[in-house]
Amino acid sequence: MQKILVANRGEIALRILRTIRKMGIRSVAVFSEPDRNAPHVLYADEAVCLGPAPSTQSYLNGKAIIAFAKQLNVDGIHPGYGFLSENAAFAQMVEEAGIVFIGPSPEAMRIMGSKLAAKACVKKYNVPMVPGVDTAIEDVAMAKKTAAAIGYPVLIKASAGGGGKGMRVVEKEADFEEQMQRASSEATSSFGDGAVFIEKYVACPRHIEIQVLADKAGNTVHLFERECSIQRRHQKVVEESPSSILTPALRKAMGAAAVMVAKSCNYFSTGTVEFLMDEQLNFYFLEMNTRLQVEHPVTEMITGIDLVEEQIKIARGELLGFSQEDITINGHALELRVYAEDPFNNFLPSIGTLTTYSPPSGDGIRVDDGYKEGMSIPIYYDPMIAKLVTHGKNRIEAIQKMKEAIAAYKIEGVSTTLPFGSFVMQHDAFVSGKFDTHFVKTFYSPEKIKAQQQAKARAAAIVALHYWIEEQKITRAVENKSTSWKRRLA
Ligand code: MV4
Repeated sequence: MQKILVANRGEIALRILRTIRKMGIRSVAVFSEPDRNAPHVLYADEAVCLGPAPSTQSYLNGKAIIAFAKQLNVDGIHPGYGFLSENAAFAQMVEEAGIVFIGPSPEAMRIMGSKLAAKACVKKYNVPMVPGVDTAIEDVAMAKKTAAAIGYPVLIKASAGGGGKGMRVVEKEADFEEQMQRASSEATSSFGDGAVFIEKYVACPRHIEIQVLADKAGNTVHLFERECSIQRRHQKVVEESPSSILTPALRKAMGAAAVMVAKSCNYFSTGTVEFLMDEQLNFYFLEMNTRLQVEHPVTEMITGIDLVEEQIKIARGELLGFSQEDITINGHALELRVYAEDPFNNFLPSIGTLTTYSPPSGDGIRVDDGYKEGMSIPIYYDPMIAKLVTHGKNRIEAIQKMKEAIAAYKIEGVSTTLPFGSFVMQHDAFVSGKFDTHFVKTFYSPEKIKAQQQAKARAAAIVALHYWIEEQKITRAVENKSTSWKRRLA
């Protein structure tokens, strides 16, 4: 594989290009008009403009990407995450064009892209699933009986849904039929597929996902878990590895279950198996993501494995170079997603130019970013500026490094979620590890950040006053000394 095209933008495009260069492979970047001077474009060996800003005319334009790839004699295409990364039809078109898709097979994508197909596939492997039904509901009366059997509250989910879309909690039987109708019509209009199913609602879950890696010969390993419960409206904001509540036995069991899920669909490349964990530490298979995830750096930091390098090796037909026993957890890693969003304005995107942009650096700090000082944040794409990742010998050290890195991160011109990151890092519920997916809803308010910033400002003022007073004392002492010398000399 001599030349790889990265069909993405921003931090993940640059991150992938760095590994491609590290492997001595030539690289091609693609970009839309607003991204013409983006770091990933300048970094690649070659770059080609896909067209105007809208994603459908650029990063989602699979046909154009493949045409350029063929024109430039590209051997492999890496999709990154988002955009076309889980589009089975695109992966298929790439393969049919004689180019290697650096990711899983289109078949695995199709199976895991449907919640119901995923459940049916996984069911045979005794992977724990949330009590409920795992076939599309055809008969509402029958479904009502099932809901009564599993016990309210139940959750109605769209098979084609994801990321929390197409989910409805039903608290009591009287609401069931109406909610069922709404869920199905919403799924039809949102996803073009009205298939819905029901599960027992897990009230205060943690979201723990397992990274899996498999080669084309079926060798499959897991690279431990990522705790992703600190989310806002189903958007992860803080992720970490390892999780603060997993015991070695639970880690082994969840890892084995995740490997089973991968084997159930003959998976290869990187993948992530999502689980819900209830308050009794029971875990349940949720879904499998057939892409490299945003939060993959925390896994890389504790295992020392470059997941993009592994993806490229697997795509080239190489076997995994290590066994499960070779993979160990070293220390603790945290990731904070830095979005150009205003935490004081309901996290709405903050449009503007990075008049100051100076990321932190140092031992145990990794910043995966896709912008430079002076660049504007385009309105067309996800407003993530960077991922701030810290690694320590344990969780406390990783948290301390994160606090210091946030303080050292200089961004002006847009509002960012950095203050929200500080809020999380200093919160007792987070530091103690006693949190679930309701953390943000339960503990966060803009006033909390304002209070925290005011407390910091007060502390800084007190320190500054202390030093000023000390300085005054020194100045006065020196003045008194020189006066007395003058008197003696007079
Ligand atoms: C659930 C659940 C509770 N009970 N399923 C959210 C997105 C998708 N990954 C599945 N999700 C959930 N499924 C049952 N039976 C709660 C959620 C959920 C959630 C899960 C993980 C992380 C964050 C979440 C936020 C809200 C709801």
